[in-house]
Amino acid sequence: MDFTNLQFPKLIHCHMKPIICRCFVLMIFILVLRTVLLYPFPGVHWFQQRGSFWISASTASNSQLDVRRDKFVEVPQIVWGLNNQKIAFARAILTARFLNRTLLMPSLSASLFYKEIDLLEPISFDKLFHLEKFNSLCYGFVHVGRYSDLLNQTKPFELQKGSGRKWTKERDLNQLKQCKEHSIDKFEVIRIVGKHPFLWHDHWPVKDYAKIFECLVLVDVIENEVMKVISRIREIGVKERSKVDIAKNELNSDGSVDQPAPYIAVHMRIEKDWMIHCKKREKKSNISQICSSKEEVMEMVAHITGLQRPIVVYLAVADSLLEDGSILSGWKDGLLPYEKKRLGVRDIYKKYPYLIQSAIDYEVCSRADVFVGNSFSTFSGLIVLSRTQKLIGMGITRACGIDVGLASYAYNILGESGGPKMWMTDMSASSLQSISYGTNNISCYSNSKARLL
Ligand SMILES: Nc1nc2c(ncn2[C@@H]2O[C@H](COP(=O)(O)OP(=O)(O)OP(=O)(O)O)[C@@H](O)[C@H]2O)c(=O)[nH]1
Ligand SMILES: *[C@@H]1O[C@H](CO)[C@@H](O)[C@H](O)[C@H]1NC(C)=O
Ligand SMILES: *[C@@H]1O[C@H](CO)[C@@H](O)[C@H](O)[C@H]1NC(C)=O
Ligand SMILES: *[C@@H]1O[C@H](CO)[C@@H](O)[C@H](O)[C@H]1NC(C)=O
Ligand SMILES: *[C@@H]1O[C@H](CO)[C@@H](O)[C@H](O)[C@H]1NC(C)=O
Repeated sequence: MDFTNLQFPKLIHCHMKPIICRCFVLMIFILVLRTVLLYPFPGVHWFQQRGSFWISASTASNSQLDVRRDKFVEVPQIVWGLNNQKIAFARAILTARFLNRTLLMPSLSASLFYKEIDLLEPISFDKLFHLEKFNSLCYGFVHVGRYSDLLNQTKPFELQKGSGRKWTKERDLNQLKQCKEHSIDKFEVIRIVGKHPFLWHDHWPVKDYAKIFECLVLVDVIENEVMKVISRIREIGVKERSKVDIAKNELNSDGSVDQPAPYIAVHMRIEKDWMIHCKKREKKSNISQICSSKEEVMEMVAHITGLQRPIVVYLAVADSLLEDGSILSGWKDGLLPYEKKRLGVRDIYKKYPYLIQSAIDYEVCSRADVFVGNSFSTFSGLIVLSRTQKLIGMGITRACGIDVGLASYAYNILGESGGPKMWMTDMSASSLQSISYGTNNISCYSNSKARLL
């Protein structure tokens, strides 16, 4: 095609020399043509791929899908462990969605001290999660806004969450429905006060939570740290495998390998504070499957079949256990235990507060070839949820993902043949109850008819 003879519309007004102008306009034309050819269907996909220039155009054409951008919900600072915070965030933003409002970007907490308010160390949501990616991935479903988006023409409406036994789920939902009426809806901001969102009544199905979690992508700096830790684990795996004969032929002449070495990640929930907590829960709920000792975890992991040994076992444990070398001994032949210290990645983690350390460990576990956790831990529960989502995305509902390297197990529950029980999240559940508080009713089945959005 000869572009030089094309007539450009009059509205492109040139203040430059004709030849420069032509080149300039031609360049724009080629760019537009390329974009149209590469992304023939405008809409969400287009919007996700392109830079901020396209956002306004896309927003205008799809605004009827979206929550309102001029009405907001504000929530109290989000606290406790990483995954309690993620659940609290999701509950807050699903509440905002119910009210057809944007959620004002909340503060998370960098530290695990939750009893002393002054030690909470607020940290902005966008220090950990990528705000723009969140909004584009969840576009048309929910939206996080900034305080600078506020017009401040009216004072916020303060909504006090009820508490106590008389404050039932129904009353809570009625209160939210009232907020959709004009007398409250006219306020620019509804500020929810009182309880931290994790403790609110839960009105939303698991698949809505799953959609929110899918939009939570780490900021680039932290994602790079995750990649460093995973490469280190796989590097050690390759070295260990090359020491034994079976893997020799997997090695190329230059010492590289085509297949990255697989690894198992184990969330060993055996800290002292957890052991006290789980014993209490076992008594209260009359379930004897909540606590597992170090020895029981090792025994269970040894029963997992189908993976060629030697294999690296990454132990996701709290720092307090790193000093106690005993978690590294007692593993069966061919299972090579590593934690942050032995892996040589302590310095990567040490730079960061609790919340970020935990977020890195979460990703390392979530992307492992095999994950083994405790079905009464939210940390383990959300990892299994993310792995189940990946499996459903791949169209797999059988065998818990053993054949594609995404199997998950619970070491606190005995499965078939003396090993840990295979574990997938039931995506059709009507609330997050079993993930936020734990369950012993797990199976290798996820109702895949509950399609993700
Ligand atoms: N438990 C604990 N974990 C820590 C700490 N510092 C970093 N982590 C990492 O965070 C992960 C577990 O996070 P938790 O805070 O225990 O998990 P959670 O999200 O609160 O979920 P639960 O397991 O239900 O308590 C572990 O794998 C650790 O590597 C710490 O001081 N205590
Ligand atoms: C939210 O409000 C906008 C504007 O009033 C509307 O177009 C949209 O359908 C509403 N969304 C929901 C989920 O109700
Ligand atoms: C509205 O108030 C918030 C603080 O509450 C401030 O951050 C924001 O910039 C204000 N917006 C405008 C437009 O003044
Ligand atoms: C606890 O469970 C066991 C069986 O698992 C049962 O025999 C026992 O009666 C239960 N105790 C209480 C207090 O419910
Ligand atoms: C266990 O989970 C399955 C699937 O999620 C559910 O259908 C069943 O009712 C649950 N059983 C109990 C006893 O809660």
